[in-house]
Amino acid sequence: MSALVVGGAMIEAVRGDITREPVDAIVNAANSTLLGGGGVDGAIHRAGGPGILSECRALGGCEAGEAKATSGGELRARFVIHTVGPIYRDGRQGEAALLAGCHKRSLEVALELGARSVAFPAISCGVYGYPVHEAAPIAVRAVAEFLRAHSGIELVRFVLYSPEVYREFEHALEMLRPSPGRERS
Ligand code: AR6
Repeated sequence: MSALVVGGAMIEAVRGDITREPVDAIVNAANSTLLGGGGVDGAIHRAGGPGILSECRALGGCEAGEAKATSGGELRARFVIHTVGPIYRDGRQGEAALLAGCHKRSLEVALELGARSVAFPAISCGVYGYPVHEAAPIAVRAVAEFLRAHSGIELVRFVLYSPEVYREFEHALEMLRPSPGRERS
């Protein structure tokens, strides 16, 4: 586990299965239909039961960079915040801004719901093909920026399935840590 305090809140990176997280809200890496899919999306719908899909049907889809919430169904989390990451092409099609936007919008929705602890997977780093060494610093920085600007969220936990992805997020968190001689970007 790797952790950093930012703006009075904690950002953590852990290895694990996000469907088991006992946080207030987990974020789903969905697609624009919000009607389910593979990867972490499939795992969340399987673990949370059919009620989540029924709620998603009423949401009318979601654009990349946006986020919409449902209940957590049978999950331990009270809410699922469904966001849609960018499909990675060559990194010059606005992917970074969309990925940062997913994190920011998800946290805005979390605040509206009164959620104080939020777990994120590595959005876009699976089927959507975002190279994780590029995505991890974008994700971590977007969260840190949000936490510096807003109060109300106490914990943001990145829950990473594979050791390689975990290592990239751990490194990205390490790069955010203020240290003598290192400029904060
Ligand atoms: N807990 C945490 N992380 C997980 C879990 C889990 N249970 N299962 C997979 N991951 P992906 P994307 C990791 O493909 O790239 C879906 O079909 C996985 O190892 O789930 O945003 C949607 O419907 C990877 O590191 O999401 C969309 O069509 C990360 O979660 C599309 O995939 C994200 O991989 C979205 O693609």
